[in-house]
Amino acid sequence: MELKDFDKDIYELLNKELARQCDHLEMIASENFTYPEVMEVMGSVLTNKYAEGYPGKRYYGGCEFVDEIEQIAIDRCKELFGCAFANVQPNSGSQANQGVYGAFLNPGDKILGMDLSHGGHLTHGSKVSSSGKNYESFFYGVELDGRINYERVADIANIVKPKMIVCGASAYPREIDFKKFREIADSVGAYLFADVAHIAGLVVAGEHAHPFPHCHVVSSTTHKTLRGPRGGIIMTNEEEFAKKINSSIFPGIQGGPLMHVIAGKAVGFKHNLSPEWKVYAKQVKANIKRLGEVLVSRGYNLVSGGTDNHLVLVSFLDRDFSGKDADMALGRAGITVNKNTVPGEKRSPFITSGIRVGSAALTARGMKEEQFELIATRIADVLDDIGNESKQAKIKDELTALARNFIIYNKAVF
Ligand code: DSN
Repeated sequence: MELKDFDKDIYELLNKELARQCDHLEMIASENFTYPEVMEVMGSVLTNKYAEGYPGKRYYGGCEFVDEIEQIAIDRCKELFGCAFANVQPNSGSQANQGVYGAFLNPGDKILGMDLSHGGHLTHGSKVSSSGKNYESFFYGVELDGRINYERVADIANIVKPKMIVCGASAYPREIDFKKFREIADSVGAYLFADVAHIAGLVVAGEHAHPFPHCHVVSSTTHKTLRGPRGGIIMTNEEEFAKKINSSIFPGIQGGPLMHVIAGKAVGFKHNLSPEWKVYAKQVKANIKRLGEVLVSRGYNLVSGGTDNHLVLVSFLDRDFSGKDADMALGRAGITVNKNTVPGEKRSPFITSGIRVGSAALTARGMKEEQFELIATRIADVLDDIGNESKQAKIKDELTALARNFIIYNKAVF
């Protein structure tokens, strides 16, 4: 029986979500549109299979084909990141990070990560996450210019003496200097862990500095700039670390791996390894750069003055409206972004004084600088007149027509 006949409630909501994704301009920096063929394997028979363990060492029978699938995913992941070992089983980036901590740390050990309100991630030691509950967490941040000051990170590391330094961010528009982080880690005898979830698609295309050979361990999600299925991965070059990572993921924190998603990761990696991937990654950067330039020309401040990657942070510290106001006004104009704290933040994390805008998803739809220039102009038009809802409605009509010229999916179920 087809979904539309069996469960109209869910079917109709899926189609509403399809229309929302197609008609709005998706600019949340952590989102993307994965490939139809990735969604095809995620909806496949693989969802039925239990395969606790790793290829060749499973706790269940009937794993001969999923063994081959997981091995292909592992081999492609290693080739993509140029590393010796990969674990493709983490169900998410958060679980990948939890797995890394479990492999390298004991409860109560000190970690030093980037402050959430400065662009870090919950799993980098936030007190409300298990990373901040199970380990003693300390933080570095950005200066008022929006950039990491590596000398200051070194000073903090020297005082804290962490067992692990976490680098990588969720809202940092500048390149991360993994070499400098490694020097800091070495100076205090810490492991260096990079979470490249946001920038992975750029890293593997040579469009951002590479975390290897500087980092002891690297995690990522596969669904952000990598454009694959929703999930996590962990990479390392040391066999001893790889063994610990494998046991930390299974049986440490996960049971049966999601084989349909692991197959999706393999298919996604095949895209990431193709020559076209470099073209996509370059375009992601060119598009957001153009958008940032237009916003600056219209008088808006970008944190750090610009971007080296796939996102910009627009600061409203000098305006009488908040990140939340901007997020809602842009939503009414058909542009989806998220409110974000900015350096020197004076408002609460629920209100904020900024927005984070990313280019990965619209670039996947085929948009280029010309479209990003128009979108940036309309973003500025909305922000300049933030209380004008009828203007926002008109802009929404214009942008919906633009979005419909860049069709990404013609059905909700693959
Ligand atoms: N939620 C993701 C982001 O928006 O950056 C990180 O997990």
